[in-house]
Amino acid sequence: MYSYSAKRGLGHRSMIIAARVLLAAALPTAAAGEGVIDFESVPSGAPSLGLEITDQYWADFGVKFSISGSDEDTMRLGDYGGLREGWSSSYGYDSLRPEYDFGGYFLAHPDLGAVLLRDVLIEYDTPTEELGFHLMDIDSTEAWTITVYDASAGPIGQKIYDPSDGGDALPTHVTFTQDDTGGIPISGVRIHYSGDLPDAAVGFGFDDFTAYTIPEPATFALLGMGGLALLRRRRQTSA
Ligand SMILES: [Ca+2]
Ligand SMILES: [Ca+2]
Repeated sequence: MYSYSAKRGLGHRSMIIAARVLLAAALPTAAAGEGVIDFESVPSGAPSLGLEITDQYWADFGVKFSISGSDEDTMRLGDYGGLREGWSSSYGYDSLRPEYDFGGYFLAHPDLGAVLLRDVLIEYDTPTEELGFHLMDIDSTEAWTITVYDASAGPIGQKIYDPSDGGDALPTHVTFTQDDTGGIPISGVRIHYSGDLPDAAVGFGFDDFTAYTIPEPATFALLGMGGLALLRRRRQTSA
């Protein structure tokens, strides 16, 4: 095995190279593993108003959407500017301010006008280190509590979004990074309505969901010095 201490000069260069390798391993993986679900296309089908959304994105993106406490009800697609599937604003049903373009479709709750707005759940096949999505039209006295979970379904981070984060006909960008979870990968998300406005008057609109696949487990090991040997072994193996 290569020894740094045996050849100090070369060892120093190697350390710099190793640092660059580690940096490269730590940084671009997020971009490489990035996937955006904008609901403008649906695997194995075309988007349409009212289309039930369940696990269509599981194979390609490793995520699925469901409603808490129900195996039968599913999320569905709403269309911007159409009938009210999500919210109403001063710009019309399911309409954002004209300067915002999120395409034709968004993810809507199945229980528009229901007495009790149930939680929306997002599950990951492979845990993610970051995520982001937009909630639409958080106005009046609405509020949403977003909780993220680890692989054991334990909560590892929570944020509350209210009209101070959005407003009428505005998108609110919800994000979680490793800073919010203490570095623990995210395996699940719960979107819970926690506002004062009665559930029946609340609109739910969700779009542009971005997930970042975490680096493969070996990359985490690389962050420790012992991992360098692992990298070298992996390279030799794969070469
Ligand atoms: Ca969209
Ligand atoms: Ca609203």
